[in-house]
Amino acid sequence: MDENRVSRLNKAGPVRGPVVYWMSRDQRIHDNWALLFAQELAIESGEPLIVVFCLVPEFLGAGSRQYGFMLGGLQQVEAALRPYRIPFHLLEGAPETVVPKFVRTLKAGALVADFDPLRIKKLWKDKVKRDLRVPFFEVDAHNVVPCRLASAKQEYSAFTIRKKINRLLDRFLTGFPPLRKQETPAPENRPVDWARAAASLTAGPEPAVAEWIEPGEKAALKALERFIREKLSGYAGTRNDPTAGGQSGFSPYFHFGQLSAQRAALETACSEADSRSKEAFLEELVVRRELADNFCHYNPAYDSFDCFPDWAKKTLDEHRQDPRPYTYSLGEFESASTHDDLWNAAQLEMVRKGKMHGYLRMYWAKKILEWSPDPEEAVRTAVLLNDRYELDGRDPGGYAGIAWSIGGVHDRPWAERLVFGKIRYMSYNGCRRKFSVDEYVSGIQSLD
Ligand code: FO1
Repeated sequence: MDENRVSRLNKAGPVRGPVVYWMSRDQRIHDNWALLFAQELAIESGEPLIVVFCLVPEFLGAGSRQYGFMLGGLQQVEAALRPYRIPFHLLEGAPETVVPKFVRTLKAGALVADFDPLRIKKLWKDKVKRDLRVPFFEVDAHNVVPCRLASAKQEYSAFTIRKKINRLLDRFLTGFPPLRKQETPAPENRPVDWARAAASLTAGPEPAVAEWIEPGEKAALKALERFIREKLSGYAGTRNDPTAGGQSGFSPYFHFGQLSAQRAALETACSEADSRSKEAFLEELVVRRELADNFCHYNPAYDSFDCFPDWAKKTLDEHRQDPRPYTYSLGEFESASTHDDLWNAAQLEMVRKGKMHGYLRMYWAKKILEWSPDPEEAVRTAVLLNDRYELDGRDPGGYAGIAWSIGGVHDRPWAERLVFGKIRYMSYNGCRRKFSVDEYVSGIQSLD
């Protein structure tokens, strides 16, 4: 594999012992560069390979909807690794305590982690590093072009990162080698007690687990195959219509790393689908997703007003005192009690199902700006609701989407108007021109 996917996080010299892959963002066994790299290290040194996942009882406000989906996928990871003679351990507690302790107890020789641009993940790694006496590696298994390599700074827009990604695409958009059966087996461990692990979480029963999507790597690959066969050719024409069902629905799989974006890109590129649709889908899959990682990696304020570009902060400041025809509290937003039936329907779909159509996500966030007392509160409300209800909350894609909608991140100034200043506006009537709002609203109202 291309060694530029790998970063060294400490300076510890070589140590003999089993290799540990600390799986976190990329929860799958195939098409996973971090696992493949860990296996390469293990095979080179004739050592066993072990996968650990560190389950924390609370993660950025996640509820049983998100934990349930994640644990369902991880259960499959444990079983799927067995024939490869790679044991899976579920560690429970703070990563800075349980990961170094596991490495010490096992007398491991190296630790491999997957790349994640979120602050909490960087903090976990920094703390783990302090207590580690063995080499610690990080592998970007999430992006096609590794985030650190695609660009060394925060990019302004899709336009500026597209060129950089395209320059490196041939080098990184390669096939994956298969995972191999370990010749040096690790000591057997007891199967994970998944029911007990689920019971240890502090997350309450709400929001309920999503029934419309099956978790795990197998289901994700099936969904990919079905999307390419049935929907990809129509993607360019249907993607902005929430009533058309043309979206891939992959984002929960990407968020929990149950599907590799690189696998999706490879299968898309070699499919026979309509070329305009393929191009549109690859733009979302590679350029837009990797732009979101770039944003969070280089802008640690990614979920607040502070991450907005200067022009956006200035224009929003100038419009702080503008009269707002409606203002709603968090509770009113959460219970979908605004005057706007389209907004309420989008919110209700997110609460009930854990998903919102991509086009409506923009409308939804922009209206939160329009109906909040100030932009700071608007970002807080949008992030909180998104993280609480979306299956793919707590993701760079969600943070970048909210920052684009409310704070002009990756966008440019538009004609000035009340409240929004120069932030791009979206209107109810604009939505009416794009799709049948009534059909969408009545579809959501008929959900049980
Ligand atoms: N990652 C972990 O390593 N351990 C966890 O216990 C954990 C819980 C969790 C719950 C909800 C959720 O949306 C994500 C969660 N993640 C967890 C992280 C996740 O895998 C992603 O890496 C980031 O949220 C996005 O980059």
